[in-house]
Amino acid sequence: MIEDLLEGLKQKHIQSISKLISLVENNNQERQEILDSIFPYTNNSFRIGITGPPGAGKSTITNLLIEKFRQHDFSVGVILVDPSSPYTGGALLGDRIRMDKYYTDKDVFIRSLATRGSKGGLSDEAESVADILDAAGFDIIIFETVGVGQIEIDVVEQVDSVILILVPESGDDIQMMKAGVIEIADIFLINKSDRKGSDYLYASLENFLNLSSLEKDIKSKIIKTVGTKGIGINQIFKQLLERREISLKKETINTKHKSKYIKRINDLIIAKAKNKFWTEKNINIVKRESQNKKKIPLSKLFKKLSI
Ligand SMILES: Nc1nc2c(ncn2[C@@H]2O[C@H](COP(=O)(O)OP(=O)(O)OP(=O)(O)O)[C@@H](O)[C@H]2O)c(=O)[nH]1
Ligand SMILES: [Mg+2]
Repeated sequence: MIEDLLEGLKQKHIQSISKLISLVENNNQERQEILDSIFPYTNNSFRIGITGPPGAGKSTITNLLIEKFRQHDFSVGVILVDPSSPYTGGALLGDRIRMDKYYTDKDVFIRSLATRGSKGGLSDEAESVADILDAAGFDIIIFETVGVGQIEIDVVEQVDSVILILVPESGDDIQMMKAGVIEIADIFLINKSDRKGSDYLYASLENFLNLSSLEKDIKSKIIKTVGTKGIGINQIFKQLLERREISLKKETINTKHKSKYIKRINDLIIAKAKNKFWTEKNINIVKRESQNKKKIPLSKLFKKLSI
């Protein structure tokens, strides 16, 4: 059955893609088989993370990017990641992405991920879904995250280009710098530049980046946008295409492939070790110990366990 689905995946059949994603989300055994089978076909898509505080305009910009990429004949997969929501299927998060517009376009695939159904971490799940879309042949994969917490950072850390969206009035810029998002972002949008305060934010961001980065070309990385009017989208698009060109270079692909390969081996080792460890005997020992008010040191506990 999985073989049929994988065949369907190569033809970009929406149903096969959806089914494979569900299997990967829900079943451990099939999960590994699917991820192993698609692995040779991954690493061809360009992955973009879009992050920023709630309401900054992430969905607005995502919509504009989908349109722009489609105009240039790129196929686009969109993964919406919301660690705070227990709902999947686009009920909450997706409602600002114009999903209905793309119902008939087989080169656009949109999927929401929330905490429900995720066995591993949400970022692992996002990456697995991206790998499926990658293997299906989607040229571009966009991750839209909600907020800027650790899970969101984990998600966007795996992508090729990270767009951080800030807005003049949010005042979140300093907090975000602390949260470590600034370090991993490589394109900064000052969205809602139709509102006052955008010049101030631009200047303080430029200052901050000048101080914290050795790169000279800071200016091209900061783009003032008005999402509702599509202002700035051409500039974002240009920056993304440039980065895509670099990522398509053979050396970059090799390095990426290698580090992904090592990561997958690591993941497998961890999964195998966990499986082996959680025997009924060990579960009972840990359970008993965790109920004791005064807990023994872990080193002593480990002597009792069979590892
Ligand atoms: N004035 C102004 N409003 C904008 C701009 N861009 C987006 N908006 C509005 O801001 C609101 C939030 O936009 P979204 O794109 O949904 O923001 P988001 O970051 O995806 O929001 P969440 O997913 O809820 O975190 C919407 O009402 C948009 O129409 C802009 O450049 N200027
Ligand atoms: Mg949104």
